[in-house]
Amino acid sequence: MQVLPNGVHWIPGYLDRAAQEALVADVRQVVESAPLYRPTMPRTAKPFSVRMTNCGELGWVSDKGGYRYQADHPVTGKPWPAMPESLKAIWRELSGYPTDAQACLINYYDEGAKMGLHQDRDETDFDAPVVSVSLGDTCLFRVGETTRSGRTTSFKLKSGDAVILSGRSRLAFHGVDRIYPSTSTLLKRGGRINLTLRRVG
Ligand code: MD3
Ligand code: FE
Repeated sequence: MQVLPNGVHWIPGYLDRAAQEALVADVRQVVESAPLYRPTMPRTAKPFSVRMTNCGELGWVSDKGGYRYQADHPVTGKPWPAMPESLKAIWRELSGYPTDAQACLINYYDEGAKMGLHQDRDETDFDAPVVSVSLGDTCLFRVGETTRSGRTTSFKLKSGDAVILSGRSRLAFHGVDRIYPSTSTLLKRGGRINLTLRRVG
């Protein structure tokens, strides 16, 4: 485990290849009942380049009305699928938090997708960490301070890496600047999946 200057805990190679493959199988099962969809930005209705879905009791969504957590898929109207045991186990091992994760946001990046610098503050419980696992192609990830103008550090997140955001890093600005195509053989059609496990509050 490495601790970056802004308090981000990074575990390169947290999941071995077999565990990554098992997790992809679990994600595919989730996506069968809760398909990836393209959210839109509040106000502007501009589409995200990242496609998303969720599992667990609550899921993060964005549309013209704003950002929020809700219990059902915005396209199918169905409740989000249950959190797979594999994800619950990762939360238990890495979060250091006494209760289970409530939400897992599943982000899918194709080779052109990116995510602008932002803070995660749609949860009410900032005491709980955010735990992230990356699968598939490598990305260039950037994390800064708790103000948008703060200094940022960039590093490459690879398939199987875990990141834990707790304490002062929990409200750090962060984003994904680019995907490096064909850097992993994990996903047959390429691209990158990021899973973020959270307590909502
Ligand atoms: C740093 N996802 O879903 S994961 C997000 O790779 C999000 O898909 C990115 O940002 C992705 O909101 C980054 C790592 C991560 C997650 C939450 C953080 C880094 C964070 C919260 C605070 C600081
Ligand atoms: Fe985020």
